Amino acid sequence: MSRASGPRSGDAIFASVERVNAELFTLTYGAIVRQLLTDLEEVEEVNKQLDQMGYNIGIRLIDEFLAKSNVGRCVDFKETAEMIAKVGFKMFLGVTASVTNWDADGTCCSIVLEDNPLVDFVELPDTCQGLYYCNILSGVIRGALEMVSMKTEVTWIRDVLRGDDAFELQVKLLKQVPEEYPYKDD
Ligand code: MYR
Repeated sequence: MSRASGPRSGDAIFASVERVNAELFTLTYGAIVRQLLTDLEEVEEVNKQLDQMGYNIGIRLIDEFLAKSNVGRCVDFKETAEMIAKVGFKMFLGVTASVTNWDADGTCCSIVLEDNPLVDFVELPDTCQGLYYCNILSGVIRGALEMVSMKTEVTWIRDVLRGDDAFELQVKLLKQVPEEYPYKDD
């Protein structure tokens, strides 16, 4: 069989499979949001549902994150935020983010995404004003952190689909629940 462009190396094939997977993921997420908009009608309800879906994913995804990344425990919330931005986003979304806007006591920061594959090909119609299209991400972070004993509140500060220059998620640590040692000392 002849190919117009000639044989491709294993790397090139791997890269194009990865690109197709990423596009499929982006389009699938878009189809989910569209279906929710049809079913739930109110954008506020869609925001809630996406956050809840993300939370349900986050509480499971943390195991995969810890197993695959092989990272140790973070010493503080600052290290945890960097871990999410540099390792977590890279692992699950293929991009890295930066951590900024720390408050004085180190319990609130922003995770800023310049590049967000979830919104490739996306343009929101006027009827979707108020939609936080990527709300699944806030839920994922909240769910994952809850499984490592951190109760957080995650809110969107900037959103490119709403005309901002980047995606910015504020992550606020509300409570750090001390982990109980699972065995009794005799
Ligand atoms: C620890 O101290 O136990 C480590 C905690 C690391 C938490 C990292 C959570 C990763 C969440 C990934 C979010 C990806 C969003 C696409």
